[in-house]
Amino acid sequence: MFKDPSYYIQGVLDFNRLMLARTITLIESQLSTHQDIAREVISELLPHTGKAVRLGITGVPGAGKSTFIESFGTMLTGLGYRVAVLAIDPSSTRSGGSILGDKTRMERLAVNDMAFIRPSPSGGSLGGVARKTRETMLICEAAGFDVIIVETVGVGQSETTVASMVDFFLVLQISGAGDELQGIKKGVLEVADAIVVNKADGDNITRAKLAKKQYETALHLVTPSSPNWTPPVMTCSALEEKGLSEVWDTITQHKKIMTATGELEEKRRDQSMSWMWFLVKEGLETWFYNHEEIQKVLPTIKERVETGNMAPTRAADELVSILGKELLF
Ligand SMILES: Nc1nc2c(ncn2[C@@H]2O[C@H](COP(=O)(O)OP(=O)(O)OP(=O)(O)O)[C@@H](O)[C@H]2O)c(=O)[nH]1
Ligand SMILES: [Mg+2]
Repeated sequence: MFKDPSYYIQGVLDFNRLMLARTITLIESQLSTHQDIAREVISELLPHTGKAVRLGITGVPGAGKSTFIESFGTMLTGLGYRVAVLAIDPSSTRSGGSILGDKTRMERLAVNDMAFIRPSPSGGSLGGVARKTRETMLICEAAGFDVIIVETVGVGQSETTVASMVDFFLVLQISGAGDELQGIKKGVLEVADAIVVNKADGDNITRAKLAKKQYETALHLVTPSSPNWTPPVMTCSALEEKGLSEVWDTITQHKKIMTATGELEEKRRDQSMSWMWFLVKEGLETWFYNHEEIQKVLPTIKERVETGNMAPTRAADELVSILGKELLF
């Protein structure tokens, strides 16, 4: 591990893949000495970020995310774009394995010089995993990747977390076995910039078209996040590489409109702000729980509230004032 941040910074800016991988490992490290260097590296690289298309992709297990990213990513590299694929997968059972275990499904992309695949950071809360992925995204942008794809399986809040760090959020769906609409959470519909019904091939085409109509109806029921963008529903076949260029056209069209209206800039600004507040809250919480005196009095206070001997408001006041006292000296 190098001590000097400039090794990492220069390595990333030079598009040195080894240094890029090492920088991401540095970011993912739990060691506070590593985190100190990582913070400096990120600050220095920040002015070099912001140019990429940030694309989020979600879909239930088996929807075809890996296959889609393989085909779509390969198409993009063919167009001359450099593509980075990152993942957010907070579930412990698949920790770190979501993309790696799938490398067989991303065979071409995995050996493509224009592409870079990084599995989800393992372990920790969704917030912790998201934090590392967000920072990795910035590193990849500074390195010069044109498109950053952040993949997630829809566990818990992971979709909204990914949606809150990208420019365009794509929901990959498949048609149901029968006529029924495959389950989609309302919260996901609200953040979708497009729904793509995958596996529209073979004798599945009719079902896929029907599903497309049903999702269009479902989308009418939610308020679009922008007055200038109506999320379209499209069909594709990741396996047969059909409908992929239409998806890319939609994304570039979205970017053009959002840039022209100033919404992209505003969205990224809002995302940075909520990210800052998230980190502040997280920092305060860590400080709180690690505080010696809090640790000392917390069990007693908790017990008194539980037994009804102390009002929750009073308890909260007392706990917070312990931190306040520290600030006075
Ligand atoms: N017919 C057809 N099959 C597809 C298509 N895309 C993916 N599949 C198949 O669907 C299965 C699941 O695809 P994956 O790409 O692994 O799906 P995933 O969303 O990455 O799944 P998880 O990683 O488990 O969340 C595989 O057997 C694929 O070959 C498609 O466009 N058409
Ligand atoms: Mg997969």
